[in-house]
Amino acid sequence: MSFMKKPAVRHPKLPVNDLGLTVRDYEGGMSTLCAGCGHDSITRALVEAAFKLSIPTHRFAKLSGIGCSSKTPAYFLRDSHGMNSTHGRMPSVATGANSANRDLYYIGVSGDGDSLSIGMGQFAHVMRRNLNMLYVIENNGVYGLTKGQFSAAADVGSTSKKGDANQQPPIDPCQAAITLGASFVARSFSGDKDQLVPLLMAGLQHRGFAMIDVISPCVTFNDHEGSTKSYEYTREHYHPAIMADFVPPAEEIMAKYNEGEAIPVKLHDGGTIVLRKLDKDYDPTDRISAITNLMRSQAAKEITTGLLYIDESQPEMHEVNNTTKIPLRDLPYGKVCPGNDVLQKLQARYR
Ligand SMILES: Cc1ncc(C[n+]2csc(CCOP(=O)(O)OP(=O)(O)O)c2C)c(N)n1
Ligand code: SF4
Ligand SMILES: [Mg+2]
Repeated sequence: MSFMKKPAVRHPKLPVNDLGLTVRDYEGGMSTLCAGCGHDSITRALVEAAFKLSIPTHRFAKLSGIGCSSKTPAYFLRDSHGMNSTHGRMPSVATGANSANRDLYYIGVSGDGDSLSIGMGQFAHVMRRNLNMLYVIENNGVYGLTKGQFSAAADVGSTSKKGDANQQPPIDPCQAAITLGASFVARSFSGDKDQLVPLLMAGLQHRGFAMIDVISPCVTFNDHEGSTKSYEYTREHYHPAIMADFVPPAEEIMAKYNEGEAIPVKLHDGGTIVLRKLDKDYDPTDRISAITNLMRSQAAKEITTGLLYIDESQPEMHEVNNTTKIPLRDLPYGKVCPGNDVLQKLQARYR
């Protein structure tokens, strides 16, 4: 975690959002990652997305596991709630926090090792529950923090910095997410802010589990020839299936209907995501074709990006469990809140 403060000096003409805040108000401490790390670009995209949505910073809770990626919540939203948890265990901490207080915007930041290697079990179950959160995987195909071992996202034949080739098949987080119950699944690239920022905004406004897999090259251990997660490889094999543009509730979107190949999808919070089709057959509401498309692009060694799957109708965890709409801290103790004995009995059912 970084405790280095950024200089307080601000340009007097920085634009402000609906709350009168500038983008600097959404930043965090100074990054201690390697210069050029893709994770820092994702941090900047998250700052911009939160700023553009004009959400007060105290309404966010940032959660992460362990890894270079999991350090990044220290670099954005300094005035938000947050917890850097243990390796691969962020989903259960997020589930607990969201159960107690559903009134916050939850941002989970994880790595491919954190989610797909040690944390695969937790990752699977948080999607099955359709927990209401934005979950970002900063995917570089390696364990960056521990010096470049292959993660479960490494492609067959991809080489390490030392030259060894990976032999085990990769886990594709997008295929896993669509199969296991996530209701918003997207893929992007840390170097494509124009695509990533609207996806993050839409993911934050989505009711349910929004998983965004962001290819994020590790310049120190996985940006060489032979890597399939390098800047060069990603740029060469990049294929947007669909372009997503987020339109906040206050903006008129009628003009965008007329441009031809655009479908507006109304999000729960009142915003709209406008999907512009590039592949004429691509329909992100069709689960089976979304999986087929991903398998086809994997076989063709293409990286398909954009919003891959969305289901706005799927109930999220609180709706399934019919839990109170009021955060637990606001329930009057002894009247509406049944107290500690009932909580102990309830928790015993989950052991
Ligand atoms: C229980 C446990 N096992 C192993 C480790 C060592 N460890 C720390 S970070 C990490 C991998 C991180 O990889 P990833 O999630 O892909 O993050 P990146 O650093 O690549 O962003 C490992 C194996 C640990 N901290 N805790
Ligand atoms: S080791 Fe890799 S993932 Fe970690 S900060 Fe450096 S470039 Fe980023
Ligand atoms: Mg990694």
